[in-house]
Amino acid sequence: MYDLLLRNGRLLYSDGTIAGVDVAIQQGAIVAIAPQLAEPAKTELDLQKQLISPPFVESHIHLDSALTVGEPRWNQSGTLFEGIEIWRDRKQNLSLEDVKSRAIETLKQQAMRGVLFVRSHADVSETSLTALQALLEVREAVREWITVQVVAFPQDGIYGGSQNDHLIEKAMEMGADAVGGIPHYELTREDGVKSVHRIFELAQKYDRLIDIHCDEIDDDQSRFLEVVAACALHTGMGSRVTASHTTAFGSYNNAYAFKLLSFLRRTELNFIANPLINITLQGRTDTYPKRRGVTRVKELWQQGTNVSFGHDCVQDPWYSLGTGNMLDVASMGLHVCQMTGKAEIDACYNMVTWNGARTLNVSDRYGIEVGKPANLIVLDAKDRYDAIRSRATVSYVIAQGKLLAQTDAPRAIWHGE
Ligand code: 17E
Ligand code: FE2
Repeated sequence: MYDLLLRNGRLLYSDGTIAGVDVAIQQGAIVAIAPQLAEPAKTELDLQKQLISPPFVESHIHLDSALTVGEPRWNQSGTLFEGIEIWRDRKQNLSLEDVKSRAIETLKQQAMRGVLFVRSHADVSETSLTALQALLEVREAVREWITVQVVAFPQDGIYGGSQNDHLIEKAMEMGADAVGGIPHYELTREDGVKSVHRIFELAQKYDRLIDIHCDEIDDDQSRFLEVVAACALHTGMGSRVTASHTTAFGSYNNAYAFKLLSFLRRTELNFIANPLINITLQGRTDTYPKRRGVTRVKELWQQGTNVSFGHDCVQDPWYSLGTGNMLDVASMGLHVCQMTGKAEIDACYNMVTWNGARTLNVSDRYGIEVGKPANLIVLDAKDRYDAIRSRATVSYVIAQGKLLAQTDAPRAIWHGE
């Protein structure tokens, strides 16, 4: 007797093929996948030929600042830098309870929309490390239904304050999963380079992943990605390292960009683009023509480099909108990056699923295969393209073998001719 049997689904594979199947779940794991399973189950769901997909992966979000929009004021210029200043004021009065309740509310919003793996940054440039402590507690509190990774992120720069270097190391000791950085916001180019070296040193000392906010600026002279690539090559850590944002890549001259792309092919670096937010944050100092401010997603993808898409923010000083819906992220990504070919649209779906899992280094636990933990979603869609186009309803969310959430598709009634 299975615990849960999903009947009559259409299982999506990462190459886009789809197979009609039943999926059986027992003790939190997938135990059988076949066109028709005979054994009974305690609970059965008839999927009516809806699409079964691995869950969405939110590879880049700031849960510590989520749901604080307008506190203490709205970002009027719309820039990254005004956002950092507003957050600097807001973070003066963080409490564990404040951060935890907003983070958990956001995670619930995400999970109801099919997200079951999340990498969140936690600002570690306030001396109490409240944001980090809170997100580490949240990571444990939710682990039965969602996997959260926490990045120690020095928002004000590792060398932007006298305590920050000490604080980021303390964050490693407290148990952060990854070490972060913000080299383009360090006071000088030299400090930026030094910060990247320091990040690799910490990651090696504590055996952690790396995820760096890198070159999130329209300055075509912001060139810390090359430093990250060099460190990845020298240490052999590439697949454990992520370069987030890298929006300056969109502003580099092509001679430099093509050289850099070829260097990147020699690493296994992961990239994260956050198209919803960077299309609004970047280009603010341009008049017209106005740059798009998103990294070269299409070219990275074409050369086989792993790219995922993140939401980055849900209602915070940098981005007042956001719902946690990764199909919104994929849709914005394909528009901004002009990935409108059929294979390109499909690739954008993988950027919020399989590619994100690779970025998070959780591929061994991710995917719908016998023996793996039963994390999956059911979409009211025909295929990847249809899911993005229609922002498909996530009908069911199964987390570690249990039905975590379900949503009914809206029904419109036509009263005209
Ligand atoms: N902090 C930062 O440096 N960049 C961002 N995009 C956000 C926070 C959301
Ligand atoms: Fe970010």
